[in-house]
Amino acid sequence: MVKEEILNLLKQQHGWISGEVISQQMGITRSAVWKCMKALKEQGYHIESVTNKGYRLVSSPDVLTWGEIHPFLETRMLGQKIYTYDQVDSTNLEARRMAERGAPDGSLFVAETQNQGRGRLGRSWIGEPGGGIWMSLLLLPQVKPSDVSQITLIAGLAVCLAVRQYSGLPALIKWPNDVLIHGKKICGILTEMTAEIDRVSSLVVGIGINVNIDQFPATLKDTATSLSMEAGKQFARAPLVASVLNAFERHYFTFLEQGITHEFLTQYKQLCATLGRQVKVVKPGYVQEGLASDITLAGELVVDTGQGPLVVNAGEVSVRGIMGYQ
Ligand code: BTX
Repeated sequence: MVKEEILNLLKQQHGWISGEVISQQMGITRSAVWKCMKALKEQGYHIESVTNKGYRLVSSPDVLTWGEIHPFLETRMLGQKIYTYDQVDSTNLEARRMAERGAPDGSLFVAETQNQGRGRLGRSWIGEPGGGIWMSLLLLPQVKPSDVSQITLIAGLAVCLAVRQYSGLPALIKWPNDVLIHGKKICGILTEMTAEIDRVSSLVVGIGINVNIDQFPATLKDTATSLSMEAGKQFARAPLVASVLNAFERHYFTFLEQGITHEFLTQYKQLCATLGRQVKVVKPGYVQEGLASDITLAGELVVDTGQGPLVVNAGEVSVRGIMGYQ
């Protein structure tokens, strides 16, 4: 934590700060200051040190630490506690384990690498080390299990808005919560809950965003994309993590007070690539096609099949013209 506070001092200074001043402000010895600077340099921070002037932060690495994410956060709860990992099996699994050990509401779990990144329905999520944002939010809301599908809509909209604002790219949502750019997936979201019959005990919202990935395996190259591939440049990840959390918290707090509002739904529908398109609904035992015509306040997709509306609240929906369904 001392290291993080020294980093904050360097960032606020925008110039030289002497070792003497740092040691007085932090209440530590000059040699402790020197050791922290060494540790920061090892983490990739470029810090100049000159006798009689002190220290100056020249540049920061693209790391997802509390020190890099926190300055961009405007949240009261989300990300106020951040757990970071170089490598973990899955940030969703880690969030669940830490929930059992009492991690607080709104905790963020973020890893450089996952070796068992998970998608929905037992599928896997791939991501090269440092190439994306692999993170999970732990939420402890007082809601019913049936409300959780609405929270997944909020997550989808939050990522979509943050990506648009941060990169300027035309991100859209594929209902309920994949985020696409030019018809290819840039983000997947896996929401998992533990619940009693009528009450959620904990909720883990896992978000994977492809940021600086320049190539996908052959099996994904027609359906997956990244910010760097779309924009032709690299992006720092920490500000995007914070933007997602900022947008998520705004809509999440409103949801906890008022449920899904018409205002939320209007914004969601404006950015939803599924509406107005032919879709194929695949559920255990049947497949049906129709036109995606609306989204209800409960977060369900309404599909006109020609034999009356079909209301879909889960399962798999393929959208014609998007991600390989022609
Ligand atoms: P999904 O089941 O909709 O998507 C998984 C499918 O997407 C895979 O079967 C594969 O075809 C494709 N896919 C795999 N990796 C990628 C990728 N990087 N980009 C685009 N397409 C891909 C979506 O599941 C939910 C994914 C959540 C991932 C986050 S990462 C942080 C957290 N931890 C964790 O283990 N999962 C979540």
